[in-house]
Amino acid sequence: MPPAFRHRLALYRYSVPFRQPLTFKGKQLTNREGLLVAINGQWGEIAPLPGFSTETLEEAEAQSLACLAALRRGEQAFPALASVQFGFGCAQRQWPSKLSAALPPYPLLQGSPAVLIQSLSAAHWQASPPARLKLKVARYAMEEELALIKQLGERLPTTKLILDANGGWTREQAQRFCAGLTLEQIDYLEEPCAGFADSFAVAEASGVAIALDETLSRRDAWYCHPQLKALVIKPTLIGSLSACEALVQRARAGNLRVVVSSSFESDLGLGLLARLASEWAPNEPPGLATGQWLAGRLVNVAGDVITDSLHCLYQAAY
Ligand code: OSB
Ligand code: MG
Repeated sequence: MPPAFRHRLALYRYSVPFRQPLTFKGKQLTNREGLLVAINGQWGEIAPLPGFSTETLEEAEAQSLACLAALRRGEQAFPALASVQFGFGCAQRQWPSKLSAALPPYPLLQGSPAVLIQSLSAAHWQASPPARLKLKVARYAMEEELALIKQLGERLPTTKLILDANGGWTREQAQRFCAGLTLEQIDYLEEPCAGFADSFAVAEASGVAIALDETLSRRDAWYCHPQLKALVIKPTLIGSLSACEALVQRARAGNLRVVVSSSFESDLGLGLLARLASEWAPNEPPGLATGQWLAGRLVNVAGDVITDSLHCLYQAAY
């Protein structure tokens, strides 16, 4: 750092193409777009996910610029939007000096049951099946999804499935689906219905274990039910790191697993999330396999951000 400048602030915009267009709540995206913030050489990522975040990228950008202007005036920044809280939280965090190595993320399956059944025979997993595998459900015909799960059970008998319905079922639909499962094959089901009461009515009727995800980012009330097994923590959607840490504490108190999970951040954000995961949930494989859909990187092999590939929105050194 040049000794004349004790403080450095920067905000960049990035756009990274997906390997193939991805659909988020009905919106198709070809690129992931977001912001990187740098505060005195430490980075954070601000990337609201369309369909999942309540704020837009434009709103996050405006708030980030206002926060940087406050820091430039020697004031503190108090972002209100979740993605901005996460970005500034990472860029201003006192990270532990020693962190255990991050566990590899569990793999994600994406695509129609027909295509996935086809690719199963070609999959390289037969030799070393993953301990866990995540599959989205409540997207295609229930019979097709159940048939795929049955096939997975036959081909990968030692693999436990994480199923995620994103709140897509009514209580009756979820009950019908769960009645068709072999529960020993299922690690847990994320958010079967849109509300806590419906999801746990399904848990009680079927015996399935549940994980909370959207309930946490919506900040809905929840309690420790005997069939609640895990909290899925998505810092970009929850926002402040202290709110995430409060959830980690609640999970510990209730003997729940903590799964740190991505909101399709860039490789930089995924790296930050992996560090948080090794701190908050050192024994739990994180939900960070979304990087497989990114066709570009923002960080080079030396670990430096490739700023040439970014559009600079703000810079100050003073
Ligand atoms: O439904 O959990 C989800 C990513 C973005 C938005 C929503 C979700 C996800 C993921 C991330 O599934 C990966 C994971 O949680 O394993
Ligand atoms: Mg989920």
